[in-house]
Amino acid sequence: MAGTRDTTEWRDGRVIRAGAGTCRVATGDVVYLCRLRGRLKKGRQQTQTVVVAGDEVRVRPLPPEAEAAGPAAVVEEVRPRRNSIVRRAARRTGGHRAQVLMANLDQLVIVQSVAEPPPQGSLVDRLLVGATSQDVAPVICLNKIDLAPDVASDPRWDYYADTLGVTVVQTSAETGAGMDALAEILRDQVSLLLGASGVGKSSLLNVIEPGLGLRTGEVTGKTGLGRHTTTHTELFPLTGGGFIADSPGLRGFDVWEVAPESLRECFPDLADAAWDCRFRSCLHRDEPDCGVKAAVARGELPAWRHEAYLDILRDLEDRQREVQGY
Ligand SMILES: Nc1nc2c(ncn2[C@@H]2O[C@H](COP(=O)(O)OP(=O)(O)OP(=O)(O)O)[C@@H](O)[C@H]2O)c(=O)[nH]1
Ligand SMILES: [Mg+2]
Ligand SMILES: [Zn+2]
Repeated sequence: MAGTRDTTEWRDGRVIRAGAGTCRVATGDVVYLCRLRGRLKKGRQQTQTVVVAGDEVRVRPLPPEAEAAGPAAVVEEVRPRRNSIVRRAARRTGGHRAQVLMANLDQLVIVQSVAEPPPQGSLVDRLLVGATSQDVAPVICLNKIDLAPDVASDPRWDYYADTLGVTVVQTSAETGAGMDALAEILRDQVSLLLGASGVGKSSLLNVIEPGLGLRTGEVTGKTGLGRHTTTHTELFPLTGGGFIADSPGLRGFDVWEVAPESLRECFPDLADAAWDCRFRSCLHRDEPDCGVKAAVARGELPAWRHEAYLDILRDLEDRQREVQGY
């Protein structure tokens, strides 16, 4: 009989969906319904995210009769995370905690719609920081271009592409425009789709993988907001190779794991102008002789990028004060 010490039966897998105390793990083409080994829960209790979608784990399959509902297993080990997308979330008991949205990804696809709901520039800038601070390649997907082609030609999108080198793809899940390009970007990669509710994340996946049949929801006519149709982050294997994760609509994204003085590194477009700052430690805010502020004043750097930086900097400082308790 295979005891818990006998590891020859253990298999490597990837968490495709995480719930409270249970998760689904894909190993090859078998998906196991898993519970977590007790000691794992204890060790990571503080983060409240013992496993998340994308985690690489080792599971011990249970005998078939143990679970009538299908293949079952126990998660014995969670491998260290290569990277993760983390945001600041409210703690029920007050204060904040880190919420890991997904682990071990190759790219983060930031989904925006040109209308219904309209683009949210600040969310893009925040998600770019969340991705680049973790060495996750960002992609911007501008969806619903069938609704407002003029919004898609906003110079902001060119700035992301030309100055920051971010891959920007324009799509319509409705007409199919740009869908081949998106499928090509996703092929053989582990990707996460993030964006506000109603921008069309699930609709895009239904076009990319027609078999999925994910639920989608109408955008409310009155408010122009989505209805938070998707409620779980879940990874799906792509027919052409790779995995893609659908996720619930974001209401916002507060960066968590970046020190205020390191935020500069996530804004490479400010770096050239920063050579002219009087102080090497300049945060480009109140300091005298700031090269970044001067470049904005001369129109060489867009003011909206500097503002995005200052906005996130303020949040990170608030967070640091909270953590340090003053
Ligand atoms: N015109 C148009 N409508 C689209 C497009 N993509 C999605 N929609 C519509 O937008 C609405 C919301 O789409 P969903 O796919 O549910 O959006 P979501 O981002 O998954 O939303 P949540 O799951 O709530 O986060 C649906 O009514 C879709 O039919 C598009 O490219 N063009
Ligand atoms: Mg959805
Ligand atoms: Zn400066």
